[in-house]
Amino acid sequence: MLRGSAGAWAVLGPLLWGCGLALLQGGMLYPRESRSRERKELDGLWSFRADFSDNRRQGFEQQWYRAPLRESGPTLDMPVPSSFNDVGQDGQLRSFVGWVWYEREITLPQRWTEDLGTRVVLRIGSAHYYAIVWVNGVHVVEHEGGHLPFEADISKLVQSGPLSSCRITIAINNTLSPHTLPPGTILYKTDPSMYPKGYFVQNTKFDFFNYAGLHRSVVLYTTPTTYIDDITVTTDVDQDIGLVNYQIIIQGSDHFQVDVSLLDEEGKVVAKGAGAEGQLQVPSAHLWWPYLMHEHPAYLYSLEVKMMAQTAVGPVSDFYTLPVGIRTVAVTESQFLINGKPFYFRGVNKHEDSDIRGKGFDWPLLVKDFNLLRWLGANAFRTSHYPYAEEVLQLCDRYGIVVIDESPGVGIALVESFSNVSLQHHLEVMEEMIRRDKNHPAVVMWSVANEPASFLKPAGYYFKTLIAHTKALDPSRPVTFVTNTNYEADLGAPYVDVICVNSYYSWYHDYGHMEVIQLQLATQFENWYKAYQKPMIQSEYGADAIEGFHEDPPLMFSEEYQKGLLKQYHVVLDQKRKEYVVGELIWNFADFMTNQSPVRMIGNRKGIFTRQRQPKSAAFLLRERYWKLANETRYQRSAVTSQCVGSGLFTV
Ligand code: BDP
Repeated sequence: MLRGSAGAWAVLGPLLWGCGLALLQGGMLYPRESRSRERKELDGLWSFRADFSDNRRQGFEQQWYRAPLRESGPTLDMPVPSSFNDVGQDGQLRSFVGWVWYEREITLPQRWTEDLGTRVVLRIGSAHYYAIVWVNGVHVVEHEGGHLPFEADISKLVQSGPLSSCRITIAINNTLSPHTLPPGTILYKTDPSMYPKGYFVQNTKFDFFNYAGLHRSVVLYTTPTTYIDDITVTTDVDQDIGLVNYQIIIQGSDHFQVDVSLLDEEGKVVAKGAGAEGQLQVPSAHLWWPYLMHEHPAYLYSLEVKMMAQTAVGPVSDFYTLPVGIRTVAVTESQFLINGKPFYFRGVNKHEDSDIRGKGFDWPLLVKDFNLLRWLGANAFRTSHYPYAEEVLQLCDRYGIVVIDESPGVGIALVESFSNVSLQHHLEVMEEMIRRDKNHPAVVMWSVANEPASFLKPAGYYFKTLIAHTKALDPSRPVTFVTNTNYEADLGAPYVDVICVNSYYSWYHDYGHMEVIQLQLATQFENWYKAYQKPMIQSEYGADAIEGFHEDPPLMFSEEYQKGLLKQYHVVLDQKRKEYVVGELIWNFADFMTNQSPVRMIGNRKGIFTRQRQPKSAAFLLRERYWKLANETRYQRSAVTSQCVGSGLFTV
């Protein structure tokens, strides 16, 4: 029996979110150290317990947050950041649905607890999916959504008396409902001859494992009590003058002074401004260019913001430095322009996914992935199918890897998931996402969803509203969603700036018949373009290949078939990119974990790299193609770089 979401929540615990839409209060600046700010990372081992009780509510009934977790029962050591699913040997924990409890006791620097001019903030980078947080047993914040940060000012709690340690408890529920993003359903199986009493499973309509836990760092950071709360930067170019528009929000006092300086990569001040809002002009500006589009791509200036205020406790200063890339983005009927030049997305779709860690953030993995992207000659990726860690976007800014930043709107398939409740939540998620990612020059487009059932009647209003809201929040970037609906039936497509289409010719139908790909793909492009006259991206295409499986002539699942299929796509892409196709993103960069199913052999194997990041044959094919494309469109070709292609090295 399929129960509605209310039933599922009642069983799985008190979930308390409201659904009124209000513009988000406050900024979500990345916690950076500065002369006025300190940062303490809480990475490492946390105490952990999954609540296996029938109703999953024992933790609330017994108030596990009131005392150290070890006092209410046995605990496990759990690494943070990491998903909890794959670090243990317990199959039940791997597929657990419901509340899990994390706890960490930390010692705070004396100044943080004694200096009342210090504001202490607890920031959680990602807790999938719904989180409730207590500090020393006191409820401080709740958050819905597994891919975006949230924080709580805990100064009062840690400064209320003699205290040297503080206990942070985080309860996290990975249950998905038709109104969560991504959506899911709880299916109760009630046939007593087949299932034990109370048996349920969680169903989803997306193709990746619903890893859960504390996926990114939990940090404590400080600011003065009057502080820089948010900075918004947009850029423009007038002839050779770079224009940097900035808006700064200060909290804590109405009487403050703000000074800003823009520094170049040598540390030289190139522009100065005063006041919380203004425009800086940079003559002969170095523009932020994508990788391989310029001999000096990804040029980053530093915007140093200094705030001074008079407060009851005396003068206070706060400092924050934001990397700034000066670039423009625009879309015509057939082109995607960066700095006025046609840009072609040569790239991949990724997942946050790896062995053992699941979706847990990991620096070595991240650096490896960026080295592979640059080895490939890729210049772009989509954050399929949710916002990635902020550190990922920081590296994109630094290396010139262009990003289509996607919301967790994946698997929106039920009519219920187009309801007003779902829509309101989706609007809020876009607010959180734009608030976090708006200042990254690498982010050039927002994707509000992947493969929704956009042929359903309510989809028209849903996407019209969602895209209009996204554009209102950020008028500086184009907006899209990624579709696999037929061009005639798609009710959301009229509202996007770029048509992004996924197709799996000769994979999910016409199995084994690669000879039909060219015709089907050409028809796809032509139909869409005729209907909309908007630039198009092949936002997914690919085939599963098990590394080491070889078949010639090619058979499905062999490395030869994957390569052969891609080659067929490339023939048509090469024709259409001369007209209106502005990009191609392979599915997928690397193999990744999915739910178990007879069509998934330990996960999805459409990676051109294995899950361990070793290349399959298709990676070499793509590498050759991407470097060739890069050379064709190279802003300024240099002998050194073409030599590098051959030698396996790369510049930057
Ligand atoms: C697409 C989805 C992607 C899947 C892929 C596949 O967007 O999430 O993993 O298909 O089936 O439809 O491999």
